[in-house]
Amino acid sequence: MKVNNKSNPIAVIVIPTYNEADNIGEMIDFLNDKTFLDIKNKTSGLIRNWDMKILVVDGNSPDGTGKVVEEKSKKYSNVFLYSETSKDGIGAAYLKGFKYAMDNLKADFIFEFDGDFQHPPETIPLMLREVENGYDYVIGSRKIKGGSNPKGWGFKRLFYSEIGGLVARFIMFFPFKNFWRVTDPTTGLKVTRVNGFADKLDMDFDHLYTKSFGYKLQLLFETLRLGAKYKEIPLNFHVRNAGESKIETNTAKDIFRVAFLLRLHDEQTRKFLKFGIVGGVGFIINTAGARFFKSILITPESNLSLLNGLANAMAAEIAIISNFIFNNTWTFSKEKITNMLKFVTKFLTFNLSSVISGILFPSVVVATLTYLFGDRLFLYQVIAIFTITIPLNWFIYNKVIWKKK
Ligand SMILES: Nc1nc2c(ncn2[C@@H]2O[C@H](COP(=O)(O)OP(=O)(O)O)[C@@H](O)[C@H]2O)c(=O)[nH]1
Ligand SMILES: [Mg+2]
Repeated sequence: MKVNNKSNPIAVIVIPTYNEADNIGEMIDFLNDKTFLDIKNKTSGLIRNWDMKILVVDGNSPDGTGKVVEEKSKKYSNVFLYSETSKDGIGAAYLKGFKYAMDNLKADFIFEFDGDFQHPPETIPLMLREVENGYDYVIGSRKIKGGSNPKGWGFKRLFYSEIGGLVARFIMFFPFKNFWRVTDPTTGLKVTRVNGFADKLDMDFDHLYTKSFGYKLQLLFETLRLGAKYKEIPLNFHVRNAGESKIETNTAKDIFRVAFLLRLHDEQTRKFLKFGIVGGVGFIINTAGARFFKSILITPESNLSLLNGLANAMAAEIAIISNFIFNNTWTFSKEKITNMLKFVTKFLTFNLSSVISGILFPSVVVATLTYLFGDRLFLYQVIAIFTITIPLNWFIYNKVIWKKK
């Protein structure tokens, strides 16, 4: 994605609030009088002339948060209040805010930001710097070097943050690259490019699996699916300045549910499952086919070792042909090869790669393991299939044979 070279890009800090009267006024003052001033004066090292705005989405807080924001919006022309009629969940509040920021405030970049000083305002310019470096999606992570959780957190909250985050990562992304890349999936500090990303997301919150805290996973998942150039920077997550956490007791359950639903409906995962099924069917064809050919070719004079080899080769070729056809029409139906000439060349490539990834490499591994650890043929075959054949085939199919246009 190209960097938008418009001279004054607009960044909107979206802050959802529920009973944050003791924080939000202080936060707006701090952002305007310190953070944005540093950005404007270029003391924070940014190059572009950022037009910084604040949008507070208030869930009709009974403690008068809305009033505080309204007062501040009279003092500062860059402060806006979106009043919800009721508390509707943090996820719903963010989507309303994002939509408003894009439609009414002409946002080029949108921040997800907490109003309780848990997200240090000093991180904002650091994130914008990465945007200036060309990133579409910059995320504050508590889990990378330099990031941290609050010192005051008890065992339970830490446990949920560490283990919960890891499990969510696993459910959403394993074994694909985002599993290793996204270290803090439940973090709430992010900036997203509007053009090509936030404007491509469905901001109607009926499409969210939850209006509560799990929305973070869904926005993350969908933004990465759009191919956002992504970077994590360290986040020192502080303790709350004032007031109480609104996190609900069922949040952990909600987060796992959302992670699971995202994965269940994920196109790449469905593709991977189909690829697995086709591979499994191929394996059955290969073993059953070898028996069949042996049974019809065998005579009292047969040389058994020659016969077994021939039967296996014939069955393996049939399995390769069937794998190619099923993958072409089913697994990779969206990238289906129809052109006759291409069909032939791709099939030959497929054939060759099947021999390499399914026979040559695994045989070397099996031989090596046998040499090192003794005779355990079946175990070594399983190891070779999972560590070589499957990943290598998946890679070649996606990057070479059925490469996306
Ligand atoms: N508008 C709105 N804001 C909410 C809602 N739930 C939480 N928030 C705000 O979202 C931010 C993050 O929530 P917080 O309670 O601090 O969660 P924690 O940081 O995980 O403990 C805070 O500024 C809350 O006031 C909600 O239902 N509606
Ligand atoms: Mg908080």
